[in-house]
Amino acid sequence: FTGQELEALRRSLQGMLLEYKFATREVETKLAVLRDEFKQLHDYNPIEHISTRVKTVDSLLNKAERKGVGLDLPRIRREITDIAGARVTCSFVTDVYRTFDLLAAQDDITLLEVKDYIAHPKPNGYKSLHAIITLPIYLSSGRRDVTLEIQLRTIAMDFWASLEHKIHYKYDGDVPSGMLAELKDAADTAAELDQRMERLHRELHGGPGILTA
Ligand code: 0O2
Repeated sequence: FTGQELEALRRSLQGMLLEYKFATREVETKLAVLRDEFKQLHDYNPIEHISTRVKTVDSLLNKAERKGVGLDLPRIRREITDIAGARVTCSFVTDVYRTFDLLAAQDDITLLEVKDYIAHPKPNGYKSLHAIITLPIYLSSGRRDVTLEIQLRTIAMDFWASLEHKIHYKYDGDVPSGMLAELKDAADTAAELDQRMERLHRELHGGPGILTA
């Protein structure tokens, strides 16, 4: 690549990433609407926290290289599904599934893939519900369907995942086995806490249907 070609590629990527940014705004609004409506109806907040991020040009280029996708933008769009991401932290496991169901049921959302690491945790103990979706954004040139990765988890799962992520990076993926065992044990403790908290919450509210409209 010449310097000029690289500059042109960066500019196209930046334009593309802006579309992903717009898509994160859309999904953030959808989630905030669900959260605020439930708060109004049930005086209870099923979603504790919503965050979104879009990969930077550099991290996208790194991932494209790692995945052997090359610099073909349509291929990058098709094959890298976590360019834009939203993370939803819920109070209880029930809320995770219910929030996901409500989002997935929306007309303009297409569900491409679901990975349920809550029902099937990763061997290290990682738990979360991952969904790859597309949703439309509307530009001056018309509609564009943008792919996003949504991660939904409980506060306890999130607490675990953020520490595990830091440890993973600190050791560059080569985490000492004693620490891996402790992490797995901590994941089990977090899962047990989720169960206990949900049970207590149900007792308080007198039934399972926290999110039942
Ligand atoms: P980051 O820094 O959070 O963006 P992929 O690697 O995305 O092509 P994969 O591994 O099949 O394909 O995707 P998966 O399993 O859906 O996981 C994608 C994301 O989930 C990761 O993104 C993490 O954010 C999170 N995740 C998955 N496994 C773990 C785990 O064991 N621990 C923690 N803390 N997070 C996990 P990135 O890009 O790997 O990382």
